Amino acid sequence: MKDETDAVHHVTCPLCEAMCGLEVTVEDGRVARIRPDDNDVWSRGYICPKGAALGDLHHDPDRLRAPLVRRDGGFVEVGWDEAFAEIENKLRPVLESDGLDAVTTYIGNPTAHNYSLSRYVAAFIPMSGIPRLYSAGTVDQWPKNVTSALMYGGMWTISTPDVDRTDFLMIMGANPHASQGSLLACPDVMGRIRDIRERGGKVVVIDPRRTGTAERADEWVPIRPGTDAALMLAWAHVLFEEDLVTPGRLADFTSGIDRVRELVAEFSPEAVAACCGIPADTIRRLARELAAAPRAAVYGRIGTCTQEFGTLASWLVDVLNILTGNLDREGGSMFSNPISWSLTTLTPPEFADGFEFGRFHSRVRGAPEVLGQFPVSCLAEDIAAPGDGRIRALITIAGNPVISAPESSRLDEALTRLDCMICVDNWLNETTRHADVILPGHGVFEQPHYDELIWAWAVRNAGKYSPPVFATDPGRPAEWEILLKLAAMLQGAKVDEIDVGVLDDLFFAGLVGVVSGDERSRIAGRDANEIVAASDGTGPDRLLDFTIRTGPWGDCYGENPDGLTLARMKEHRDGIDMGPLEPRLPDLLRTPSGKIELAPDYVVGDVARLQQRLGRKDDGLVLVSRRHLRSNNSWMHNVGQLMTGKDRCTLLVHPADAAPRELVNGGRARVASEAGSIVATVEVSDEMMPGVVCLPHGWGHDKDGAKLAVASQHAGVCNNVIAPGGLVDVPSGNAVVNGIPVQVAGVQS
Ligand SMILES: Nc1nc2c(c(=O)[nH]1)N[C@H]1C(S)=C(S)[C@@H](COP(=O)(O)OP(=O)(O)OC[C@H]3O[C@@H](n4cnc5c(=O)[nH]c(N)nc54)[C@H](O)[C@@H]3O)O[C@H]1N2
Ligand SMILES: Nc1nc2c(c(=O)[nH]1)N[C@H]1C(S)=C(S)[C@@H](COP(=O)(O)OP(=O)(O)OC[C@H]3O[C@@H](n4cnc5c(=O)[nH]c(N)nc54)[C@H](O)[C@@H]3O)O[C@H]1N2
Ligand code: SF4
Ligand SMILES: [Mo]
Repeated sequence: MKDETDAVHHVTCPLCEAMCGLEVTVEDGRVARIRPDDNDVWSRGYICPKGAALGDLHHDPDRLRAPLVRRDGGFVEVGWDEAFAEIENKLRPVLESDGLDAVTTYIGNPTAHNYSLSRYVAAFIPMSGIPRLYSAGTVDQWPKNVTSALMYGGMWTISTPDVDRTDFLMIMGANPHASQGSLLACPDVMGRIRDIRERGGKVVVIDPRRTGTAERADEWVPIRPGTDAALMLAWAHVLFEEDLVTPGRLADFTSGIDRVRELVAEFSPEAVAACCGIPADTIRRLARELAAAPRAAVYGRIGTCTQEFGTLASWLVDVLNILTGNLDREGGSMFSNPISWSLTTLTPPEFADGFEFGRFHSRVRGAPEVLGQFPVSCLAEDIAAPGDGRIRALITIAGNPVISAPESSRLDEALTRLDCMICVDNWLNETTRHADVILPGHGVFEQPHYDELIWAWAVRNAGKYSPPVFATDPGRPAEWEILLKLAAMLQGAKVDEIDVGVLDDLFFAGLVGVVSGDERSRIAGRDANEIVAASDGTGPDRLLDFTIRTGPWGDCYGENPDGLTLARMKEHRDGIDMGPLEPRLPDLLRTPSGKIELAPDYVVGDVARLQQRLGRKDDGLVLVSRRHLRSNNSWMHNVGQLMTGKDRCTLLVHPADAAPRELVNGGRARVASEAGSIVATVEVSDEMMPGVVCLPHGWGHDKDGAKLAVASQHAGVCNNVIAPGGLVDVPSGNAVVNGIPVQVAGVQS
């Protein structure tokens, strides 16, 4: 049957940072096929299997289209009014007896890729008044946020390698072959990596596993997990020792270079070689190559963050880029200047005079807050341990912490003790099965799209707006409306008295006030009321219009009449590309000194912990994680198209580690840590370095009560069951899910 949506639609894939342009053909009201959009100015015809499978995701019969409410031990579908009434019933007793201190939220990864959520968590958090929160950020990039905050004055002031112009790319703890780039928005990043080599440049991968990226690089250097900081200190040592420190123009606005020189003195290549498992002469040679390359970039990602010395490693990536003069220069590591700036990058008012950590502590283990968050592993104990201040109500927003957080079984159990759990989520999965109410948002093709944050580290200054492919039932609220309503309910408003439109106007006016009050913004000193009056629409569209208009190419509300607005953006179906990255320093710096702080005390203070690590004898096995091109964290395993082929959830073991344990391909092994044990299928492979075993993350779909017909057929095991919650990178509180000490033994089947 012909449907009014039958057409060829051009939209951006919202799944990952590659932001590929898709050509979606709809026939008879269904997605008939998805092809790469060759005309997309950004992705120019690139796509991966996940983008091609979005039709299946959209039509997944398990995807929720109406709220679910827990009744008699199961879930029933209800209307929206009934769902919110139920939330009120559940929330009120908690708020009345314990107030907001007993309420928290967990914010998951898809928030960053979703049109409504990415803009409206910025409203939800302050408007709800929730005092503390947890997020996937503390199993991810928190160390980078900490070092960027301290070095540049902005927790999202994160540079990205200028892959199109570099001559030397040092990839540490990242596998773009699977992930497609992270804190590195770049479609077909592996093609760009190939191009570096084709133009005579060099690509080196530092990773305990010979990944798909390492296979395609000039050199793979295996490293003992958690020791990147030692390696990088040794590189810096060589740079100073051999007079290769050349910060160039950066020296004019960088303080702390001498402090770094003192710090690295004792970290010679010889001093760290054994700890890293890398010969001293290799370390020395790589430092010289880095210094000699005309244009080079050191790039670190998950493997350098979710490890024992995540903050030091994240910091040193930038230190090396600065010492070699490669930060903020073409072909080095650069800061994007996106068409639409991101609300997420606004510094919260509490940090206006600089960043301070440990302002309050978690209830049970006394963990200090860092950038307003506790380690995600605190959530389980903060719910479960009896006593004052217990968390009794949890709101998850696009998160699946029962799979993704360390010591996940403990969290799984703790969630059963909540008095109220509300999940803003599109599936009934391992986490949401504990909910009292599940509120689904619109699907990927049922809402407009424009990446809010991701363009902030894109390899070009660009942007693209995607209209929705399918209309939704007007009775279904968008997620931004859901969040505003929940925020008001947490503030004690009665659900039938909440006017989401009024709240949205309030949030928008507040934002305009903040931006016009910032002396560095393009509307500094302008009349906020006039700007509000000149802004059309509501919701995320209005916010997007504002961030485009006040962005570098915006019309700035009349000041630059030919400039961009959302309406003009929409005229460019294939997106707008403003060209390659350009230097942005020192203007971008927001540190109190106005300089790059190369050696912040807070970070430098952790070097002593690393010094102790150098002397530690470690001969046991450690576990690391991996990703796969056809998975997306925990939530794409229900897409049948992506689940073909051999079992992906295997324990990779080097032959030298397999032999003494009598482990064989396809056999079973028990992997145990101080947190627990799991049994996994063995895959013997020399792609691992000896001493390191590897499991993918995002699996373990065998929980009762979830509704994931396909994923449950490919359950796999959850590696976070054995990730000890107490293992954190101390300065950031980020989880250590790479480099977990484990014992592995064969299991007779
Ligand atoms: N051991 C180990 N653990 C890890 C990692 C690792 O490498 N190893 N990686 C960590 C990293 S980097 C991350 S980011 C986290 C991810 O941690 P999480 O964000 O907690 O987990 P996801 O698997 O991304 O789950 C996403 C959830 O969002 C829902 N969802 C999907 N799309 C939408 C939408 O449009 N709207 C709404 N409302 N919900 C939606 C899905 O149903 C699912 O419940 O995991 C971390 N955990
Ligand atoms: N297909 C797909 N794409 C994704 C995702 C997905 O699940 N699937 N997840 C998305 C998310 S949320 C994120 S955060 C990004 C992550 O993107 P990436 O950072 O590229 O993530 P991974 O592919 O997990 O690669 C991390 C690498 O670090 C290595 N490693 C582990 N420990 C260490 C160590 O101590 N030192 C060093 N040097 N290396 C180490 C691992 O062996 C692994 O190869 O990917 C995003 N893109
Ligand atoms: S690489 Fe794949 S998942 Fe990522 S945006 Fe492109 S099509 Fe989507
Ligand atoms: Mo992530």
